[in-house]
Amino acid sequence: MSQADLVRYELDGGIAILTLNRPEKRNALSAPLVEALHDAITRAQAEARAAVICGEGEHFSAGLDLAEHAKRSPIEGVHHSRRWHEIFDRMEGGPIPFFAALQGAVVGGGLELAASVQVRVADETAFFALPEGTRGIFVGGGGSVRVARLMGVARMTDMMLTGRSISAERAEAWNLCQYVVPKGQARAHAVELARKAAGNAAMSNYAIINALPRIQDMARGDGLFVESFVSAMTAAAPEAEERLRAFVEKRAAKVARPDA
Ligand code: 1HE
Repeated sequence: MSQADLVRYELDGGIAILTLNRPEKRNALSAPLVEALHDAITRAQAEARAAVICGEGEHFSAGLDLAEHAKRSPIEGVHHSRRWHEIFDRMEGGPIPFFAALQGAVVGGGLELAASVQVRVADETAFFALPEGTRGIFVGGGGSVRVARLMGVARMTDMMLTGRSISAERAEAWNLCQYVVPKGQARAHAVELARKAAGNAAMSNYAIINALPRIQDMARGDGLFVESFVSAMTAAAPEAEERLRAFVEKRAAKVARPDA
């Protein structure tokens, strides 16, 4: 299998769908697969308005390729981890929103990858774990920052020390995913959500993806100050003017009530 085949790429009506395609190894994230993911992310960011990452087979991803990692020296391990950071950072802070569709194992580096996208949709077969402690290693794909922020340090410490797996339902309660859907429906639901996001003004999406996380890193007063500027800049885009006028002239949809 060539490197490009390790991540299947489709473009469907402006939505890029990136499928981790190594099901025989449970989509373990080998170096060639991560490079293929990088290329697919770059392509999606150039031509799509939103993207979905999913995994072929019964599992989203079994995380780091342990067979490959066993052969790395410490300095090779540092470079390897920094390369994951670079690629995941580029996706997290890029021009378009990414959605993840999760089923089966969302484990170790698979959870770190999922934590780098904006919205996670799990089906009820999904289970989440951080077995790094049992493997004698540590998170290296950004988990100590991203996963800890999503669910909190105490829960992450517990998962890493005990190697426990948690269900999709608990993962939603713990903020590791935002949606839980019936078995087999994660991808379709993630695509549907991506389509909604793709319909937003590009400038709004850019601000949501890039300003919101940065503001969380700022002191309160700095965050509020920056918010005012991002807000004014976003509203100054011609697309915003037209959208505001459309609502006033009753051409735009009203906000819907929540589903029952
Ligand atoms: C792998 C990997 C892998 C499977 N690296 N080859 N991740 C883990 O500790 C998870 C390890 N994997 C598992 O616990 C299980 O494979 C699963 C629960 C995910 C799936 O179980 P199952 O029964 O469906 O599959 P399997 O029979 O265990 O695996 C099928 C094949 O995939 C088998 O290879 P084969 O040649 O014997 O067929 C497995 O060896 C292979 N495989 N997972 C390499 N991870 C940047 S730091 C991040 C740190 C981490 O990610 S730590 C977490 C590592």
